[in-house]
Amino acid sequence: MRGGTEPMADMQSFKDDIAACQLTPLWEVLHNLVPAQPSSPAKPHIWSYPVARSHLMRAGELITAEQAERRVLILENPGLPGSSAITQSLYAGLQLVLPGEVAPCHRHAQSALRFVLEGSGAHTAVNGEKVLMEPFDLILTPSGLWHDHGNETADPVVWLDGLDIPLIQMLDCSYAERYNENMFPVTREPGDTRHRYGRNLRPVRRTDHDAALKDQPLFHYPFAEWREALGTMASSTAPDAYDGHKYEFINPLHGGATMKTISCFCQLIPKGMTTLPHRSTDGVIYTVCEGEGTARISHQDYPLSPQDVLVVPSWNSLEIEAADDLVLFSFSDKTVQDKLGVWREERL
Ligand code: GTQ
Repeated sequence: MRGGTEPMADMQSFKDDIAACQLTPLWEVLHNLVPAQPSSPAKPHIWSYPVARSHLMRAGELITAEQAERRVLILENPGLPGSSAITQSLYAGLQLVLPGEVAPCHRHAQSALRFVLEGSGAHTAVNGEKVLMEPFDLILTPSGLWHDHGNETADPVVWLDGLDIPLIQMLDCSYAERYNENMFPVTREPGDTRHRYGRNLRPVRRTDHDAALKDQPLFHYPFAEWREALGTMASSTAPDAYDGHKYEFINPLHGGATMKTISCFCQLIPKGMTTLPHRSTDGVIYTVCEGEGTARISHQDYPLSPQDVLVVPSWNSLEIEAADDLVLFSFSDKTVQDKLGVWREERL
């Protein structure tokens, strides 16, 4: 009772009483629930590719891709133990497919990207169309599309997986199904959808096959193409002080983000440049394609080398120093935040 003789004791017995009725006082948690600014428990972290790769190859001796369904080492954020998450909304992992192996066909609510780190000529098949993988190609397997992976080459293939697993988990809307065979029947030539949708042209009439892809007809963004586009931009335009030269990968049907939940970017920071510090509300996962440099995240330095994976959680300031022409790929939940009208950036 307010103003009573023993207000502290009254408050404690009040809390005990309401706890028994599944009620809790907002005033004790309000500022944690509605913080003045993002305060992610996720921490910045870098995974050295040679170190992670050696553990992945050991996994390759212990379990087959088929036994595992997906042979992946999860990149778990040190601030989110036990969550299998790299940021609060996204998951990342390193997947290995050895020569002759198949990672069997399935589909699920989760959207996925593959960013190839090593190996040439292995494939992901999306609804019956094989995408042949080259290093630093971006390949999408959007929500609900059948996909299997295979490697008919003589060398291992390793890629970075990025999925919206934590977001789908939070929404409690997951489903997953196995196809009744390991491989979905191949019905299209490799490159079919890229040839029809990857040229800034949109077919006026959609085939049944295209309709089965829902509104995600393009799922291969070859390194050879996006690297050339970055080079052309760098030779004709001054770099942005915060980003260097940067493109977003787009869905050709509407020019928006690659997938409904994941935005993807590529970037070239010219040799000798240090970008100005900025921070944004989307936690971002980066990998290095070319060059060496240093990322300064909230005033701490992380050396960057090819194929390393770096996570910059929400609202951590980021500056990048390029020792060479530094080419980066990155992805985040920016498109989700844009749709909700909550994405913000601060240029420091
Ligand atoms: O390749 O479909 O890293 O379903 C995690 C879940 C990869 C995949 C992952 C998956 C996949």
